[in-house]
Amino acid sequence: MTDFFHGIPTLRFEGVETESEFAFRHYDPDARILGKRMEDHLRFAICYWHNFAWPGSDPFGGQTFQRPWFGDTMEHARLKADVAFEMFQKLGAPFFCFHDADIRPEGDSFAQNTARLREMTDYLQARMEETGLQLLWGTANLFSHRRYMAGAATNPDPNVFAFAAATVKICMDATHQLGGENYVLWGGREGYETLLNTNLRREREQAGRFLQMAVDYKHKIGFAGTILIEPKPQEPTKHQYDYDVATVYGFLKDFGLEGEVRVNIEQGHAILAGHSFEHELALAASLGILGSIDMNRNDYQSGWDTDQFPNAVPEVALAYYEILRAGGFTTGGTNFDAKLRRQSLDPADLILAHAGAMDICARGLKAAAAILEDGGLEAARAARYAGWETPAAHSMLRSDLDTIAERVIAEEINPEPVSGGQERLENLVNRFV
Ligand code: 3MF
Ligand code: MG
Repeated sequence: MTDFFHGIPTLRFEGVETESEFAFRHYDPDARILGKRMEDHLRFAICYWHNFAWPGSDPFGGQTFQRPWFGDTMEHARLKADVAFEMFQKLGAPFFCFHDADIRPEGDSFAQNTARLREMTDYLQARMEETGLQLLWGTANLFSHRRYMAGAATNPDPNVFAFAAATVKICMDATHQLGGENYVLWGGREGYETLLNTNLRREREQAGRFLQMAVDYKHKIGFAGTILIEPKPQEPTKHQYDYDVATVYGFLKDFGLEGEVRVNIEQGHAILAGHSFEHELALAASLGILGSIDMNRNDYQSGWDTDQFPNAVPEVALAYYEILRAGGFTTGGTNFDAKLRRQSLDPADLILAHAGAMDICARGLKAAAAILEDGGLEAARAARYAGWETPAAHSMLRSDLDTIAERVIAEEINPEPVSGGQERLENLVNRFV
């Protein structure tokens, strides 16, 4: 057992009165919300990459963090895993997430990558058995290595497609072995830099076939988790093919996968796409493809994907409202795809960042549940569409323009606009947040 977080206790729920910064004020795993434990609603996951693999670099400067596990040997990888599990346990989060590249050093061939991934998968399995930690999702990093600079599935070179497909196979094997609840695909390089050298039609077809193969493989090995696509409009590519939820849905329909694949929606990606987080969640729910969330925000001024921990209760409340309205998570959960600011050097910063984020989410969830229980918002929504709950309105949708025109004349239909009542509804929400 490592002692990287020396002197920091295991965090517990102590309530709003506590003086301790290493405690939860709102996240009480056993508290019952709408008949379900808070922990089972939120299903928190801690990510491996930003916490243990990212060195603190930004576009203008390199490493700021100095961690004893930074290095490219298997010994470093095991130390990293031990510290990761030390942190997961201090925080009491039930799940974690990883890319292959986070847990094993890069090898010089596919065979070496495979051997190292297998070894580290066994190592993580042992830590999971000891601690009871579970895997929310596994994924392949198909964007950092230079071989992927022009895409993975959408690369003009079929050998890159092959390397990426083989990598997804071994990463899905690892996720399956660890009992992962989901398998995520984020296509960071599946887009283009310039249209001048890009065959859009071909690249989209390659991506569709790649996803079909991933779905086929899931069934072949009996992996029971959900396959998730994580939409993002741009960064690193200029235009990413999985732009937003609507684009992903069209893509899934096109390749016959809308019943097989769902979405992992990230707050920051929604903002980059010009949407609100709750818009993306509500749309995914209405299309039947809501899967999981990455609960990390952007800096609203810089317009970059800054992956900051959530800290605005009203925003988080509206997000969980859509999740609760959709019936809650099934295999999904709340992953913090969030990183420290690069000046936050101390081990304590890692713990406090997550503790704060978990408390903000707990407050958001409680507010969302209170709005649902109050019922005023849903009653107002239902009242707004009440006219559609009549036999005449139902049969109109089965008729045609001629028939409708005749009825408008016969019944002298001349609708009067009614108030949308937006401010009243905003006031109602603000009573709870
Ligand atoms: C990039 C992301 C990714 C994905 C991850 C899993 C590195 O903006 O959000 O994090 O979450 O690759 O798909
Ligand atoms: Mg993400």
